[in-house]
Amino acid sequence: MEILAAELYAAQALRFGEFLLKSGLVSPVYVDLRVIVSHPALLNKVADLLFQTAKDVAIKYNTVCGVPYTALPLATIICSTNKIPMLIRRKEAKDHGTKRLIEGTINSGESCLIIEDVVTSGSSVLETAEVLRQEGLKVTDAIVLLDREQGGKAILAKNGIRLHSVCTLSEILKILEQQKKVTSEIVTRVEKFIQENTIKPSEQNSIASLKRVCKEMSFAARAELPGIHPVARQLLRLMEKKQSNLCLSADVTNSKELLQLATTLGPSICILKTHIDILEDFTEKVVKELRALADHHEFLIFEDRKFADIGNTVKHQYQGGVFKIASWSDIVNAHAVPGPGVVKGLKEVGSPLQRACLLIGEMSSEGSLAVGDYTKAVVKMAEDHSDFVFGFISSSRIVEKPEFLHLTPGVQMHVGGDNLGQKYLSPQEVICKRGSDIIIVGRGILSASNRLDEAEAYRKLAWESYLKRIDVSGQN
Ligand code: S5P
Repeated sequence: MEILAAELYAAQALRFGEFLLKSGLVSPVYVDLRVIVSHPALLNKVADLLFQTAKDVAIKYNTVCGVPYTALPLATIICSTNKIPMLIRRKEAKDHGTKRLIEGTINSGESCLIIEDVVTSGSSVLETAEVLRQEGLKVTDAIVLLDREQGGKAILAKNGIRLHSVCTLSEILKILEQQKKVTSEIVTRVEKFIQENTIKPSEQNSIASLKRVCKEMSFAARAELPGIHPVARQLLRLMEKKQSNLCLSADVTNSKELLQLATTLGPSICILKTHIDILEDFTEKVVKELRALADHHEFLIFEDRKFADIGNTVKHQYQGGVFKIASWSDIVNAHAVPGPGVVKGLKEVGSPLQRACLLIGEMSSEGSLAVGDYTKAVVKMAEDHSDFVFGFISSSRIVEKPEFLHLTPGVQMHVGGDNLGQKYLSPQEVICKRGSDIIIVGRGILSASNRLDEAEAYRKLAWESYLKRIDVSGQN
């Protein structure tokens, strides 16, 4: 074990210092076992240790499957050396419906041993196990080189998988301390980090939530991130102050009703979303009054215009015409389909007025084409224009960057849909499991007999879900 620890350290598979994680947290340790493919002797040794561990605990299995990607070469060496049939799990198949999820000969009822390089929450092992189980294979055991001891073992046990590790992070740390490769101060810091970022098995553990194993930043902390867009900062601050991550979709056709909604529900919401072109009696006075109510009750206005034309056209649509959207709406949104020109056009009008934009990364409607590579391209466009774009309309978190906000429409307490393709998810699913920040609710509130009571019920549910999510290391 001493030799293994020293070799992993020398190969830089374990590094100590300050590493910025996607969640925005700073970790004192970075484990990256991918690098061992460049060290063939070490790669062979690790494969052998994994195989011996399975032998020591006398596991019976017919096939071996490595969790993609790092464990693939390890599984290959084990299977090739010991003449065991192997299975390969595909990672990309989901986007291309027809492709097989598992390559190799599957004999339903046989047992498959999972191989993994490092386990944190257990989400990757679990994902692979689920796919194998769907094919009729039995999965009862997994062998891992390094257990980071952040709750993965207990979570896998709860899902019927025994996790056997060659070594744990604390064992390796002790050895490296003895070898004087790390100081006792680093050891203490890593131990504290692990303790604070351990996930407990609970009813809430979906694979998506397990992937976010580190404590997440609160809205208040995100508001203070250097370089965050000023509109995002203002929004995050007022969300924290009002304890609201509820956006009302005020889809009414009469201005009196719109202003009534803003007056009554204003204190409960962080954003009021309009479709200004559905008002039958639009006047500039209406948006002036709406603006005053927004300032008074501290919510932002979001005109859901979904711009989708060339830069020059959207510029006029945003600034002028009947509605003069830029003059009263804090936030607008756009489809990425025309390419970056749409954002550039909007930015020319919006930036001088301190406005901001959301891009539509995914849609809630049945058969939406905004999926897969399209969604990835939307994220890239947002990252390239983060001086104007501060987040997304999406059904789940599409990028792990705390400076971007995710707003999710298609939310109701009673899941289901309408007869025109709308699909509904619950506030808990959207905030807790899918990692979105703000729920957008229209008819869920508008069709209630008491709209204020209903809005308050949605606000509380969404806020409690957010608190549960950021307390991921807690006892929920
Ligand atoms: O994908 C989307 C994007 C948006 S902005 N799906 C949506 O439903 N929306 C909008 O959210 C839609 O235009 C409507 O204003 C609101 C949902 O309304 P509800 O009554 O179904 O909650």
